[in-house]
Amino acid sequence: MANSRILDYLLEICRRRGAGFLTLLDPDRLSAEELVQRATACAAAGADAILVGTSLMLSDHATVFKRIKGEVDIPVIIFPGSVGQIVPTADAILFLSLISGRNPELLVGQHVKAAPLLKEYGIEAIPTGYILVESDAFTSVEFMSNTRPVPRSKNDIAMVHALAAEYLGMRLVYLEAGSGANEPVPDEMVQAVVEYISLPVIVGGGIRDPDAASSKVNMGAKFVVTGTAVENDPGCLREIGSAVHSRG
Ligand code: 1GP
Repeated sequence: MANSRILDYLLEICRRRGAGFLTLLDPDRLSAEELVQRATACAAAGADAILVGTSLMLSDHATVFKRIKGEVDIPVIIFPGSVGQIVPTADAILFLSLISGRNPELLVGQHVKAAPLLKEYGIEAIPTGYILVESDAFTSVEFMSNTRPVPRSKNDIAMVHALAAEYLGMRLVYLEAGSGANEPVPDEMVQAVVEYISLPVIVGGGIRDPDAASSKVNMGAKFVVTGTAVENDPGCLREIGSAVHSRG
């Protein structure tokens, strides 16, 4: 039986606090010192876990990951752009399958390469259906994955992809507008997906303030991810966290 310690911890947060607050650190965007400082700020602001990941990989991922792990006592989870981002010190990995795309490498190819490494390192894999949703811009994830996002107005397309993820046995569904998006995933799409499936839904991309975070939670999202705000405006993290933790 696979270990599910981190997933259980995250789901328990949802039960207790309404939803979980996940902060994303991109090792390519900040120096090692800044990443460690931001990780500490995330934990102090009430983040439930830290995701570490990037679309590229320009920096020494393993060293910085280890340093972040040494500074915080919340889980540090790989949010992988590729198999090269797997490091032995991770608590878990969002084992993302980009189910909105038709790129076999990101549906299953990278996973086959990653699986023995995860087993060797004893890293918990959290199977996650990753759905890229059209934003206002051509995002890094869209470019790097060579996949097309679900059109913003097509709730039905997002719904059936999410249901397929559930029937494939995944444990979470991630609705992603792309890092730095000006327009997050529409509230209506979040609500439609949440009502259609029984898996917890993560929403990320373009969420930079408490109002945006709480509207996703009000639509039924179980986790909100904030990345760009961690880099640009760490002072607002506590408020975003409070908006996410609607049940206190
Ligand atoms: C990106 O969903 C995350 O993968 C976070 O996006 O950087 O826009 O907060 P932001």
